[in-house]
Amino acid sequence: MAAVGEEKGEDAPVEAQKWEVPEPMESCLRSMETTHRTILMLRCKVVVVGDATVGKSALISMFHSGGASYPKQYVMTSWVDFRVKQVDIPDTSTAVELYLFDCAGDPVFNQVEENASQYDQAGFLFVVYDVTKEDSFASCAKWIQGVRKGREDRLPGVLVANKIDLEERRVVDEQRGRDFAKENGLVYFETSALQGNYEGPFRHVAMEFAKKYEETVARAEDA
Ligand SMILES: Nc1nc2c(ncn2[C@@H]2O[C@H](COP(=O)(O)OP(=O)(O)OP(=O)(O)O)[C@@H](O)[C@H]2O)c(=O)[nH]1
Ligand SMILES: [Mg+2]
Repeated sequence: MAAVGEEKGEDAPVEAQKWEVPEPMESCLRSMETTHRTILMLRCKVVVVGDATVGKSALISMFHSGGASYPKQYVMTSWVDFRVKQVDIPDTSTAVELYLFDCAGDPVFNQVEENASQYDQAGFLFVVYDVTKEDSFASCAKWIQGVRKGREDRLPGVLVANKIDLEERRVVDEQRGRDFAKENGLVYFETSALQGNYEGPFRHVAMEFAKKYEETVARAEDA
């Protein structure tokens, strides 16, 4: 297989060209040699969705910076932002690279039905709502449906109830969040990007992705 970016002859058959260009964002596996050991590196595309201002970019920024960068000023995401973060799986030589697709929540930039390409090849769904905004909770069904649309499997994912620091303004309680997550096959997390409580859902995604990979390998070996 040709390396990414390698030049192709102009008259190469169309079909051959298609196979020689790997999908760069596909959730997949690659291994990496280091000077000390071989790391099994898994790559997982994570689609982060939810209404505008629920805190998607703040959560991603905190996770990406190890808690160092909380964006106090709101800067609306237009279209989609992209961050990569490696998570080492404890007691193994496996690491998962999370490819975080931070999708705009504002409908000007993200009409779910028109924008499916950014959801292609997703390995995990990451849906966020703001516990002080009923509407943002109600919208989760729409976001989930938009990302899962057209897939044969039920894309696994997390439901993230953000801004739990705003206790006095909270309108969506924990039980409703948990029930909704269960109904939709998601794992529920509560976060506050502001207070530095952000890691849980990201680590869960990495661990689950690694687990799924191990199970697939074990099944293939048994067959
Ligand atoms: N109190 C509180 N505010 C938060 C929290 N997370 C984010 N915010 C604030 O909420 C506002 C919106 O956060 P963003 O992360 O930009 O929201 P977003 O979901 O990325 O919004 P779009 O890019 O428009 O889709 C910002 O002013 C953040 O500082 C949180 O956990 N608690
Ligand atoms: Mg944003």
